[in-house]
Order: sequence, then C-alpha cells, then structure tokens
Amino acid sequence: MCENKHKKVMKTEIPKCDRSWLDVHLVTMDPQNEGAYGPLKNHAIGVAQGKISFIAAMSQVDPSALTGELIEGRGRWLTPGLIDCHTHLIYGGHRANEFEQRQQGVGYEEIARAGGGILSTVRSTRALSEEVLMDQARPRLETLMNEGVTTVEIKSGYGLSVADELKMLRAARGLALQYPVNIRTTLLAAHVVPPEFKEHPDAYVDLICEDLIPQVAQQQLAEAVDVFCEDIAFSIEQTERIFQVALDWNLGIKVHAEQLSAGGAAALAARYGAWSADHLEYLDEPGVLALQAAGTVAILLPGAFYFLRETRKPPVDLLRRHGVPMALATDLNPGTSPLASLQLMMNMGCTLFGLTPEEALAATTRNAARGLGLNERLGTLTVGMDADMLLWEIEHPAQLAYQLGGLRLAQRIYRGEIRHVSSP
Ligand code: DI6
Ligand code: FE
Repeated sequence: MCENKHKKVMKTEIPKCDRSWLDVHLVTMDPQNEGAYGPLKNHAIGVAQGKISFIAAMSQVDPSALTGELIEGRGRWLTPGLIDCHTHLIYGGHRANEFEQRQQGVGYEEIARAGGGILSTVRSTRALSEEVLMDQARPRLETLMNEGVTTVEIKSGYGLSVADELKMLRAARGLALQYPVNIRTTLLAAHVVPPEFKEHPDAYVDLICEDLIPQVAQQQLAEAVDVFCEDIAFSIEQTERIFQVALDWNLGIKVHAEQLSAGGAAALAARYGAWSADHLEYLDEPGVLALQAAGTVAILLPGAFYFLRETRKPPVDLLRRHGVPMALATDLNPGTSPLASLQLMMNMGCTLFGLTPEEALAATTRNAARGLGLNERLGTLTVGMDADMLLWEIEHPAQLAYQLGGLRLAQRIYRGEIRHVSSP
C-alpha cells in the first residue's frame, strides 16, 4: 500500500479504508466548512469500520494508493443520511374513519372527547402483539428509509400501561435488528392519561416514575423520556416530576411543548438540559431564550400543523435570531400526521414555516442529530463520524427541499456499507 509514498510526496496520506467514493461533491453540513451547506466540491471520502476515515480534495488523492472498494462519484452530491428525530411510527390500526369525520366538519378535540383520537389508537395498539405491531410499522419505516432516512426516533405512547409501553419499545428495538437503520427509542408513557387513571391522574404519574422509567432504564429499552405537556395531557408539575426521574436514570429528556397553548414547558425542559422541545407553535421569546441558553433543539413538526389545518406557526424568526438550532421531523402518527415523508417535511418547513432549503437540510441532519443527543456521532460529513451517507443524482442540494418525489437516490450508505431497503 505504501509503495507510492515516496514518488507522490505531494499527495495526502490516506489511512486504510474499506470503501472510498472518488470525485463527489460533499454536502458536509459542517459549519467548519465555509459557505451554504458546507460544500467540498470534487473531493474523495473514505470509510473504515463504519466511520468516515478521510476526506480529501481529489487533487490531493492518488487513487492507486487507496485500499478497499473504489466507487466513482462522477460529480454527484453526497449528503449526510437524513434523521427523522420525532416519530410515533409504531401503532395499531389507522384513523382514516376520523379523517372522514373531520372532513364532514367534526373537530379533532370533539372526536377525542367522544372516546376516539389518541385513545382509539391506544385500544388498537393494546390489542396487538409485538410482532403484529412490527409488521404494521414496516411499510412506514421502509418508506422513510427509501427516501434516505438512516436514523429514526420512535416513541411509545399508545400503550399507556407498563406491559403495553414495554411492548411498543420492544417492537421498535425489534425493527432495529431487522433493518439497516439506526433506531432510537423514547418512552412517551406521558402521552395522555389512560382511561383506567381518569379519576386519579397523579397515580399514573407515580406509575411512570416508580415503575416504568426504572424498568425501561434497566432493560435499556429507551434512550430518552418525553412528556406531552398540555392542558389536555400533563401539567407542568407532573412534567417536572417525570423529568427529575428521567435525569436520575440518566435518560435524555424531550418534550411536546406549546403545541396548543403557551404553558412554559419548553423553558422547563431547557432547565433540565433537554435534548429537544418539540412542536412550539405557541413558544414566546423568553422560551426561545431558555432553549438558546441550554442548547436545546427546537424540533418543528409542519406535518401536524398542516394536517390539523392550524394557523399559528412556530416563531421561526425568533429562533433564528437567537441561534436556536432548528430541526424538522415527520411526527409520523395516525392522528395528526399520517405522513411518512421527511422530504415532505423539508418542503413544508420552507413553504409553511419559512425556512431556507439550507436550514431545512440542517434541520434533518446536523440539528436533528443534536435533538437526539447524537451530535458527536451523526449529522455532518466529518472524519470520525458514523458513515451514514446518501449519494444523490441532483445538481444542487436545494433540490432536496424543493422537489417532492422524482429525485433519484443512487446509493443509501449505512455505517459505510451500501444498504438499500428491502423487506426482511
Ligand atoms: N401531539 C400530537 O400531535 C400527537 N401526539 C402528541 O403528543 C397526536 C397523536 C394522535 O392523535 O394519535
Ligand atoms: Fe409527536
């Protein structure tokens, strides 16, 4: 391997690689690299043991000195793998019947009060086995992966009992064993109060704190805990109790905050060092400053905004002005966002919320990684990061947020290997 070393002293010393891509335009999304998207044109990139092992300008590379498989990039664009950092993609059944009702003028909350809504999905989820839940989730997961998603967060929250919440998390872990995708799981037992605890919701919070969180932590079934903090779900005091226990067990903290009203949940989560605060349509400036001070990511969910035909938008200008990292995710769920497309969210992030295409791509790579506590491993094309990458047949990275469908993903690279999606 070293025989050219003395002849080509001008060239960069390249470590041993499993695979390298030559002549690619890198969309690094690394702020260290100047310019929109952190571009490095006409570069080579190599991977070893699942990680990015070198990045060098083509002019600095002697291809004959490279080890491992060589792939001709032919001037195509390589981006980090896309990260969907907020989904509820495991659930039983569907709610198309409620969509029909809503199209006839019945409101989301009216449906919920009549025993439908989240609780109808709780009933169908409780009725299914772990295996059937996995089977029902497959097409949703595969659709995301086919679009370039390499990391996806999946929340529980439709079980609402110890056994059923653990079942949902195990189903998510089961999918992770069967697909080339990085699945991160979040315990969202505090999604709504289950019917059994309707008259004494604090007893349900006790169950979460004293039973569920310890079991989930001991069995390593989730990386984080999430709470839906809202008048119709859990109060600020209940939310804080849950955060305290999550911290004791060394779990990440996330929150569904200020979606329907301004309750101060985002600022509370920031005080607890949350990875992310999500939704945020009603977030005010003090809340924005709290997120900024804590380095908490604002995860925006335009799918739910669109599907519920909301009109109140998250304060994107304030978030931008104060330098809060913004992420975008599908919120994929049967009630408010039955939309399995992260590219659609990038497009809606621009058209509905006013992000730029570059912000939309940062929102599904670098900032989405931070929102999952993975910023040291994922989200940019940087030496040492996990080699989750996408080779696109595009002419400009803005196309990823601009066009819906009709883009060709030439290679989906997961942990350094070319891994397209097929049903196991
Ligand atoms: N916010 C939402 O929009 C979803 N959950 C949440 O906390 C609603 C989920 C559903 O309707 O099934
Ligand atoms: Fe959600």
